[in-house]
Amino acid sequence: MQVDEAPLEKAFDATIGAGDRIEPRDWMPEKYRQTLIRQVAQHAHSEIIGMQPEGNWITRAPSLRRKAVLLAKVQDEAGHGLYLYSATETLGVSRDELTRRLIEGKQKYSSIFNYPTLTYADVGSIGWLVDGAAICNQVPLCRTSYGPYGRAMIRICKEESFHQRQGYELLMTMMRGTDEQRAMVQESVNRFWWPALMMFGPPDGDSPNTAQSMEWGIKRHTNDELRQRFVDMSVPQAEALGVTFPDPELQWNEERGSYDFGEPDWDEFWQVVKGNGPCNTQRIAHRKAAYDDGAWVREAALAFAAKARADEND
Ligand code: BYC
Repeated sequence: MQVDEAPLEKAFDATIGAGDRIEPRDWMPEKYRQTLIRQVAQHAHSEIIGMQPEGNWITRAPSLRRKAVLLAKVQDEAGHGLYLYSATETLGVSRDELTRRLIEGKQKYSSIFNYPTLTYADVGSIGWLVDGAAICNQVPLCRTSYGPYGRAMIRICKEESFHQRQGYELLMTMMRGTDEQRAMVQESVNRFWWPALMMFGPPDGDSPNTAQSMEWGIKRHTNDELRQRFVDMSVPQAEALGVTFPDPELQWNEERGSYDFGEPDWDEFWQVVKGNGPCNTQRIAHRKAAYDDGAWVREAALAFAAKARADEND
């Protein structure tokens, strides 16, 4: 039977227009559903792949306290991934299918996690800059138009702000240490600054999805607006920490009431997005190995559930 979608579309537009939320039971245009699957799955994959660069340092944390903090943080990322996979499942696609799409390179994850973590200061830089950028991007997503995504973001943002502060505190402690430790922090910040700016996505003029996603209330700000907000927020924090950013064009613009800054290397960004960054191959190979190694657990859980059902029916 052919359903007349015109009244459904009208109701959808009215909900979006009123700033209300779309819920899984509601009719939605197929393109809205597909856009959300793309963005929320990419976000979930980022949380899961994002466990790898920091996980790299758990066995080499410099003290028991730092190890406990880092373990808790990496576990939080796993939790974020799971909330987000659950939100994506409400759009009609299973976590298993999404994981396959990631491993087969059909879905993306954030470019930032394709850079290596070379020193312990990188754990601090990730917390301060990467989680800081994530907060800037994600706080407005708490008001996104799709209910399950927005609700997941509220909880995630609370945890991200703890992550950001732990990174800043780690770097602050190192800055109070030896000259060698201070140099280690500066070197790490030099490597993470530009990739952190790239997390916000391409410039607005090269962002094919922004206009439609803003119209649907999925995104609330453009990539460039959020990037600017992040720069303005980070410069005073860098001054308090005693580090500089590797950008000679960075300076306060009195007229705009914001910092001017240089252009990230967009060729590098697109190379990383296309799979040619320093760690892309390693990250996906590691994820695939974990998925393959876990097959017996999934199979055992399914067999147990089937047996429990059969016993119930006896
Ligand atoms: N990396 O039209 P555009 C975390 C792709 S996890 C890779 O502007 P859109 C954390 C984009 O997908 C943080 N790809 O896209 C975890 C599109 O390609 P497709 C993750 C990128 O969606 C553990 C194409 O480029 N956060 O914080 O309107 C430890 C054109 O872009 C990137 C989220 O996922 C990138 N950086 O805007 C620590 C936030 N940028 O899909 C921390 C949710 C763009 O058309 N996502 N692309 O083939 C968003 O807010 C938006 O999806 C983006 C991109 C702003 C990222």
